[in-house]
Amino acid sequence: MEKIKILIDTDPGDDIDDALALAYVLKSEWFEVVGITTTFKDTLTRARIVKKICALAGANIPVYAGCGQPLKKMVPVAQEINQYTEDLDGVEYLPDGLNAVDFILETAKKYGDELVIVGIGPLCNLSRAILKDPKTMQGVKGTVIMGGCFANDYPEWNMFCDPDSAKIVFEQAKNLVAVGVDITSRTKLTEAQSTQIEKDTRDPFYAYIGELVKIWRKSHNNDLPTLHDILAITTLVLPNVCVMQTGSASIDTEGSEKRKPGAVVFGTGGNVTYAVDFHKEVFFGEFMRIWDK
Ligand SMILES: [Ca+2]
Repeated sequence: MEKIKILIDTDPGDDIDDALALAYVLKSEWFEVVGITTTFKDTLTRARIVKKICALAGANIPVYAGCGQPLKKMVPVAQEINQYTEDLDGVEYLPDGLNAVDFILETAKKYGDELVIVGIGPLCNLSRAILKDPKTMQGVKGTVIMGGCFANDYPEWNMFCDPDSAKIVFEQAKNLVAVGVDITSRTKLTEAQSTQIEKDTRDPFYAYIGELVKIWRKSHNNDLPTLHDILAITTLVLPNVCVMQTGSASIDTEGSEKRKPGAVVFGTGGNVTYAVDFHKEVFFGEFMRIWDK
């Protein structure tokens, strides 16, 4: 099978699922990762984490730091990078550039309808790429995001952090598939699964991923990782992992008495294919395969 070309826009360093998502795509045989961009707040440290993961995987993938700011206004979110380690300051982990938006557009032009854009953070870069050159962004094969909540008005994190960008992506991204937190919140690892990842030191790559999980758990009251971003990505290779519906939906940018900014509003935007359920065994079988090898 021909590999799926993907560009990943990600926000590692806060929640742990981005690092696990990168580990999954780099070790899975399904994907050719043609670029990685970082989004929201400290995008440079995020890019250094990505560079280290790629270096340890032996993967020569261009990594660009992107926009730290939402499209219009910063929302008051306190979350800081918890997966920083001092070695990240080394020159070997400098990103290839700082202009993620231009890199996304160059990559979209280069690969056209062979490329899938994967957004697993706030959509600060993807919205700006669409605004700068909508025609190029319409030329890609499709767009998959982890984001939104389709079961109720909950303002999911990636949408809440930059609702104006989310609205643009919902209304203008090519062939948008969204897997929302109402489904992804059901993908928490078991203690045994997390321990397996934490204790895997077969090489420096797996050891680093395990270290990141341990650092994250320590800073989160020993919580277990939830694989939000990975569920969105597996929809590209496992057509039946999620039960999907298609409808017209966008994102509320202003909020109201009834709901906060970042909530999904139906009947107001472009066509979105979104998850309404998922097959737990199929999903975990696919994800843990990387660590069971
Ligand atoms: Ca993320």
